[in-house]
Amino acid sequence: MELHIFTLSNFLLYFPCVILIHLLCFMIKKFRVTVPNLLILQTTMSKKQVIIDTDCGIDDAQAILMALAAPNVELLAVTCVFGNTAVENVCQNVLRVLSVCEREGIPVFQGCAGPLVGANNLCTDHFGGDGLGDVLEDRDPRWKEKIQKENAVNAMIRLVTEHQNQVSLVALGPLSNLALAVRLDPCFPQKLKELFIMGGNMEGIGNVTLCAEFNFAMDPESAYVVLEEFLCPTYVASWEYSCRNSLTWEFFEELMGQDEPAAAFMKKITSKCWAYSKEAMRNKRDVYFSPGFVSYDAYAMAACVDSSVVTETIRCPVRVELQGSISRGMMALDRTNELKKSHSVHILTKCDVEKFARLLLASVQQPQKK
Ligand SMILES: [Ca+2]
Repeated sequence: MELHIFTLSNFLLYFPCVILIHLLCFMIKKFRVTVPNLLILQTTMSKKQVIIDTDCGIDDAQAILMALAAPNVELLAVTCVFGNTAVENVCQNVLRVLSVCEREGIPVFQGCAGPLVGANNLCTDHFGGDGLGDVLEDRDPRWKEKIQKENAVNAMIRLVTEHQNQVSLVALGPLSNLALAVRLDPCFPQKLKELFIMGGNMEGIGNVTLCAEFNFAMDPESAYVVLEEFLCPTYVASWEYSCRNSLTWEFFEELMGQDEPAAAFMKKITSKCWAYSKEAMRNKRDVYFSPGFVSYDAYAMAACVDSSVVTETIRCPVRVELQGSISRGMMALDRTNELKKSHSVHILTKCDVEKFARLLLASVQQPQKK
């Protein structure tokens, strides 16, 4: 009887292994699958599929570099939106970032050129007229040929439909493309795995208007639509989250001093930009927050690349103010459930800055691998 149990348990233990070995041998014979190919297949399967929606300014460039450097990320596409600069410049900026890292194969799509409602009040003093510090001279006259023909919003819907519940969307600019996506396909949000947003504020202190943060102020209606209708898990890296988890200017020097093309690129585009001048920042952001180097969009990207970077969140419903004469575009946190909303978002509050700094360092140490 004991012998019988021993045999049965052994059988149950080894039978799946035997089947697996036979399956492996069959694949190697039939499809000429090699061990390196199998390893690539396994790595690809376990990677996080990401779409970046961006208004590519300097901090967006840093965030895109972070995604490109992350071994666990497969970047499906970059979709462009107006914001830091005109959408045509955004497209060219994204192409440049991809080219620095020798990743030109990643498709880039052009999206919204302005907000859903009202005039396009481009605010170009932050990162210069071209969004990348106005220091790059060698413009590519054939950039349009390198942009996909499909519109960014359609591409976003198609890719998310093809990879249902697998795509992490990281939104780094005004949310116009996302708002249009949910209008064209009401099921779009539920097909997403998760959404990371850099934007909004939680203390009513604005950085472009009295009460509103830049990305939300540029298209308040879109920010409203996204925060009301995207019911997927949503993580908001607000302006305050970025500023309260700033890094030192000594670290900024270390980052720019790395001996790799991506670091040289970042050093060049930050060289004449007031937003990366510690003296200039003392009169702006540092009035409210401690002095330091802040790469806004990289905080949202870091949360997507490695969730353990975020060490504290507030979970609550939020709403974007549309009517207020001085608070239009402001994000309000509903801590007492006044709005009776069923959906809450994760407002990021604390960050493991050492881990975040390591991700930034890795992002400028490119290209080292494909
Ligand atoms: Ca941005």
